[in-house]
Amino acid sequence: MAFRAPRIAPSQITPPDTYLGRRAFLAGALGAGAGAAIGRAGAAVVAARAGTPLQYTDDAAESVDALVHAPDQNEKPNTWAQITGYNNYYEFGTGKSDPAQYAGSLQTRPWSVAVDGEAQITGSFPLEEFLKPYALEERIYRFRCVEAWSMVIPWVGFPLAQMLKRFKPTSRAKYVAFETLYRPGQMPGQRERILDWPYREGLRIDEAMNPLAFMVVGLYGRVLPNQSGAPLRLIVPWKYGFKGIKAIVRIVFTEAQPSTTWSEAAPDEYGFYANVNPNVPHPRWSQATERRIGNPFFHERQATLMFNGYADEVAYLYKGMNLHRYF
Ligand SMILES: Nc1nc2c(c(=O)[nH]1)N[C@H]1C(S)=C(S)[C@@H](COP(=O)(O)O)O[C@H]1N2
Ligand SMILES: [Mo]
Repeated sequence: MAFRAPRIAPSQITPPDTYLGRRAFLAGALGAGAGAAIGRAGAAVVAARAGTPLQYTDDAAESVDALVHAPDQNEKPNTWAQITGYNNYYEFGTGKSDPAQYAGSLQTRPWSVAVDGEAQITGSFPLEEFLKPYALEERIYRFRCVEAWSMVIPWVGFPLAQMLKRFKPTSRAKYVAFETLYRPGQMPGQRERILDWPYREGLRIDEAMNPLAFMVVGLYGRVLPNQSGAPLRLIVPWKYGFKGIKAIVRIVFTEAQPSTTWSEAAPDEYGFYANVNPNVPHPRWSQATERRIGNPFFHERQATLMFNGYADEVAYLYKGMNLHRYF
């Protein structure tokens, strides 16, 4: 299916202060010539320090205009403090503020990503080399956790499809699987059997190739902080948040559907597909509505949208599928 990124300028869809702030930042960062540089040819070199400004070239900045896929104009992005202070990252504990408190202990350099399975190009790649071919873009996406809370988040990264194509998957590659780092010395949650570590996730290859699936290295124009999944995490905006695996160290192309952490931990509660669907309740709660983090009316809920509002872009992937069965 042909996908056309909506031609909406960020000025139309993000609040002017956010937009102007980012634009001013882009100009400033380019002038300063320091930090994490994105070359004109699209080479991304992402600095190790969380919070370091990322840079975009003029070209990349233009593609940001074309490719930002933002929510409704009434939906304001959540603040940095909200996005990095309320997290799910069980490697650092099960409390929402545990990741912000403890993830600083994780060392994200040196880092490498292993690619194997059904692909022509496989191997282990130092992160700098792994990221080099990609121009960074900003994508403002809705984020919906299966626990029925949500945010709006301005991620920085590059399309997953670009990354996958580089490794030339074979015709047997029907799925792609991802694995998080296993390092109990720096990830205290892994010293307890909360989950079957390392955290694993996966997508059908056609889902993975959809232009909305995004590899994330930054947030609000800055290097991703550890609690948000540094140095590299996945975001699949039409699926529940748990598909968005953090701190990725391994990517495997497979013929069979890969096993995924949450769907194995509780198969009745979490499926492989995990598409946001207000019509398919979780066994312990409804998915029809959600609570937006930061809403001053704490108990106020808003309607959850089919595929988290991205049905126009992704519904074709599930034509003819029983979404109650494949939840
Ligand atoms: N490795 C790893 N990835 C993970 C998780 C986790 O516990 N470990 N939690 C998932 C869940 S349940 C959600 S909702 C999102 C939360 O992302 P955020 O903290 O950036 O909002 O990360 C997902 N990715
Ligand atoms: Mo979640």
